[in-house]
Amino acid sequence: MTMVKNIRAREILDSRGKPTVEVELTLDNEVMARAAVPSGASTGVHEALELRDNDRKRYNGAGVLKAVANVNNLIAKKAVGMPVGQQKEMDRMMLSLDGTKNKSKLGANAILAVSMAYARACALHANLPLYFYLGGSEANILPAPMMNVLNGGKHADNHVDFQEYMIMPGGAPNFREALRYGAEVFQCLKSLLKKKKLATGVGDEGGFAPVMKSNRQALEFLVQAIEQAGFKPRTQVAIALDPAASEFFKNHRYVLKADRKRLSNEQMAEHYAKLVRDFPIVSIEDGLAQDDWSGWKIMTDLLGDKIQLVGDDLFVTNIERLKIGIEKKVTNSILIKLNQIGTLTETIETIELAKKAGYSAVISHRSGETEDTFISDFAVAMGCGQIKTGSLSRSERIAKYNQLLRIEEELGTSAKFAGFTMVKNYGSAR
Ligand code: 2PG
Ligand code: MG
Repeated sequence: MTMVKNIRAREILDSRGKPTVEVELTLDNEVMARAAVPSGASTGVHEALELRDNDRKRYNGAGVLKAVANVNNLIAKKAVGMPVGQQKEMDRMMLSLDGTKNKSKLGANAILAVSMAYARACALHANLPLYFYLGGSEANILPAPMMNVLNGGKHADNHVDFQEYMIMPGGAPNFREALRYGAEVFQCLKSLLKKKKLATGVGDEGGFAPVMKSNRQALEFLVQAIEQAGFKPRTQVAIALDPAASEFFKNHRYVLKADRKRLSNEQMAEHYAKLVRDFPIVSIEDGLAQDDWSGWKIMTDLLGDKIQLVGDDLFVTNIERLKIGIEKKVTNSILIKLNQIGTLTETIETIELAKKAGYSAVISHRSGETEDTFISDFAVAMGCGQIKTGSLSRSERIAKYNQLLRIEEELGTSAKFAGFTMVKNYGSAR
């Protein structure tokens, strides 16, 4: 029986130049796999803990040497000698070694790096691509990408309130073409902004970050760019939003600086309903704040049968929070980020519950990423049909798209592009 021989963690840098954890896991047949964890900026308060050193002398306190030491000492001691092919046992071992509710002892960054590296080593050992190892022979659905081409909120310094304005080229015949549609719209958007003498520098996820007069103006630019690139808004290229509303929820009001508005949750939901009427928006993530359950109910009653409503900070990939959402009948979709919960096993369990409840699931990157393309394989493995992994610039984003190109090519004629088919309510009358 092949076993884990060695585990080594190190501190590396993410796409924002901040430290993060990378792990190399070696099996006793010398197969080695590597994985690196990403890191958020608009992190939900209910996320598992990302362990930072808080040593002001290094990286302004953001170092991860404690998490690295936890892998090299505590986790390695238990994991070395464990056999391959036992993901659940590996993850459960780390959960019990940690023993806390939010992984605050070992750090979700330490645990997840091992969880991912182990999965990858097992796939290599089985001589299978990662998506196939995790998803089996059914894993042949290429996800429709949500591409964040205009950045605001915490990911840019432009006073645009909504964090992410995304294009979704679900009308393409396959993933390769979807990528081309997206990239062409991105280039058109650049020339439109240039023509208006607006900035074309990019934000954290590679989207442009110009100063906008209003949040509506950003949507107008997107529609123009889609049309100018020669595509039909909604049917070929649609719009998805992630306002990340927890970030502009202050004293029970949603404060939209660009629009000079302070709205109650009901007014905010109505504001979205109007945007949905006026623009080809098919999905809104985190339209309201992470603990505004009553607001979410209002928003779901208003829009829950018209578009996809995705819970990110609301659910934080946590099965317990998703259960509450299902019970209260709020949203109809969940955003999935491995590092919000911290193990592969728990992430898969959350996705399975979402599927059972008829919720869609969108696999997602973080705003701080690395060159690791785990989520591309993971998205295909889970067959959820949607991925959000940033804009059409910056290699840490493009790396994920390029990996999906490779997977599509490898699957050949059995590859199926999800298009809009798995977007909740796409095609429903509005
Ligand atoms: C989000 C993410 C990723 P962050 O809010 O969905 O786009 O941002 O990683 O900063 O939480
Ligand atoms: Mg989000």
